Amino acid sequence: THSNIDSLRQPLVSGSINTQQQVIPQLANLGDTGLDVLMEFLFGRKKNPATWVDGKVYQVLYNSDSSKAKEFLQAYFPNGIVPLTSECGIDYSSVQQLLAACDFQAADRMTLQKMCELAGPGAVQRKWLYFTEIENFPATDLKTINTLWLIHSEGKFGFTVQREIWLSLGKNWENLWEKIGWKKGNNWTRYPNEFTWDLSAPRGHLPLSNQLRGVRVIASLLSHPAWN
Ligand code: UYC
Repeated sequence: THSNIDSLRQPLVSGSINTQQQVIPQLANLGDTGLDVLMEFLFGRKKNPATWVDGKVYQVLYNSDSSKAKEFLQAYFPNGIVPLTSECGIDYSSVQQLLAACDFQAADRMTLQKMCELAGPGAVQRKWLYFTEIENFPATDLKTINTLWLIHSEGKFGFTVQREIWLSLGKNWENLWEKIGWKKGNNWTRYPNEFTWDLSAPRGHLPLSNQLRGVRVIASLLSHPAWN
């Protein structure tokens, strides 16, 4: 086991992102000694902005049965690895916890709820957003939400991923829906069961934005000055 651990520690610390991605579950499968290496790794990166590799390590520790790992996270990362900054006093820890648990479906609902809180009491009651409300969202809060999704999805999910694809398609919505798995031919993907609630989804699949009331909400999200 010792040589096994040593042969995984080095690629975790200095391997390419692909290598790191492969080594993280292997270490987790080694039990306590492997988890120790993951804790040491995450602790060593505490001062740097979180990457999705950190997010992966955090998720493995968060979802392990190890009480030592849980105590470690509680002691050093009580609010996760993404600063939950808000200009409006919104608490994003519920989104953080659901993403840490890889419950992408509940995280998606919670994201909508938090954006309604951000928009104000009218939107909280209504349970959906006007595009005019999104235009007034502070960049800080949108970036917090986006970074949470990015970091806990191997860089696959988030508004900036959707925006990048949308721009690459010349802002063509129909092509975007197809590309991110929201539409197949003439058929909308049906909420919730036809959506893919794990990392096997296409890039940009989540978070969702209900198109029932038109495209202007997502248009407003993807063209927000936060991403300039
Ligand atoms: N739904 O089809 N959606 C709901 C999506 C549409 C519809 C929620 C996304 C097309 C109805 C979320 C797509 C459509 C409800 C999403 C999608 C439609 C509902 C829960 C692909 C019919 C019940 C949050 C673009 C042709 C609620 C919420 C209601 C819910 C997401 C129907 C997250 C990405 C045009 C009837 N759909 N939605 O917003 O409001 O309620 O009646 O986009």
